[in-house]
Amino acid sequence: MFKHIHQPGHDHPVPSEITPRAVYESRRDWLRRVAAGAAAGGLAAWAARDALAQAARPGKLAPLPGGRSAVAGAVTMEKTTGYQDVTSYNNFYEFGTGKADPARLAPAALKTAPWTVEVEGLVKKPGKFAIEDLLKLSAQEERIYRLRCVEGWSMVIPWVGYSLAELIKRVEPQGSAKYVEFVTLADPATMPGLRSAVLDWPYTEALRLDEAMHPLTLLAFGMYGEVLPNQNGAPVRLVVPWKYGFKSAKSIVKIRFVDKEPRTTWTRIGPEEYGFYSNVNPDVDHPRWSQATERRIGEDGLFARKRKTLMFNGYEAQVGQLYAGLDLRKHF
Ligand SMILES: Nc1nc2c(c(=O)[nH]1)N[C@H]1C(S)=C(S)[C@@H](COP(=O)(O)O)O[C@H]1N2
Ligand SMILES: [Mo]
Repeated sequence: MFKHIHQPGHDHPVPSEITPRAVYESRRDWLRRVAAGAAAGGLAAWAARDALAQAARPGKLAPLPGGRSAVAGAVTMEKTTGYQDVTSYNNFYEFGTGKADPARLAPAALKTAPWTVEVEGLVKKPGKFAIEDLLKLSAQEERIYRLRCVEGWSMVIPWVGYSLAELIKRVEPQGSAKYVEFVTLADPATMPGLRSAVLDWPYTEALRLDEAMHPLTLLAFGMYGEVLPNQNGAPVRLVVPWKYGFKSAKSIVKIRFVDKEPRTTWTRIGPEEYGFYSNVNPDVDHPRWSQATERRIGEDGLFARKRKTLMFNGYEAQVGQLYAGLDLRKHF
């Protein structure tokens, strides 16, 4: 149980360990790659990382392998969080506000087929994409990103997807398009959380167009080499690794290009607590708690240290220039 999250009465499953067989196979795979001549410094590191991702493949859902990403900063070498943790400790308020609710309810309830994503607004080529076509629009890549929740915990997840920029280029934004809004599924028949007024539905998020075009902004279809589990936002979600987790909208049904900064679910709920940008920033506290440190999920044992939260969640070299000249205390 994660005592630091202040979730009384919530029993968290014990993190699963990598199976010995998977370890054995990934090690064999790694040795094969090294033997095949990948031993030169960087390549060996890549091979080892690939082997780690292999070992983490859980064998629960349809495989969705991703190729090696060439995007700068797309692969952290930190240890990935266990699949069991990533899929059982979730925020997906459409299925309830408890961390265990989405894993308990979403797998059976959320219907991910058929699924369409509609692209509309200020684009030259609006249209509806069947999820099967969206999946094939660009090559799937594996990205190992940290994701940090505004509540103060983080995970390291091998996502599978491609840069949202690939889709944006296809639909050709008009010159007037300045922001991209993401609308997610709100189906009262399958999402019990919608009965609660804790948020106003549908859950929406938005990015500035240049943030949405940044190569690190991932349109994700999978994790751990398989399609996304429902509780993690199947069949398609966003992952914006330098922003608080809530910007990474799950189960997207609509992408809309607009000219003005949209209000989002969280800026509507509490504009003094949740800013439009929501870049991870250890120097700007949430009004009710510090953002200076975080707990890595799966590391909450007796001797686990609190980690220092990094500016832009550690992605400053890649994204810092997007905010040059912006007062990050004002535009939090
Ligand atoms: N549609 C929708 N997307 C959402 C949320 C949500 O409640 N509904 N929660 C957000 C929050 S607060 C976080 S931290 C991440 C959690 O993603 P994960 O459960 O895959 O770790 O999803 C984000 N996307
Ligand atoms: Mo979050």
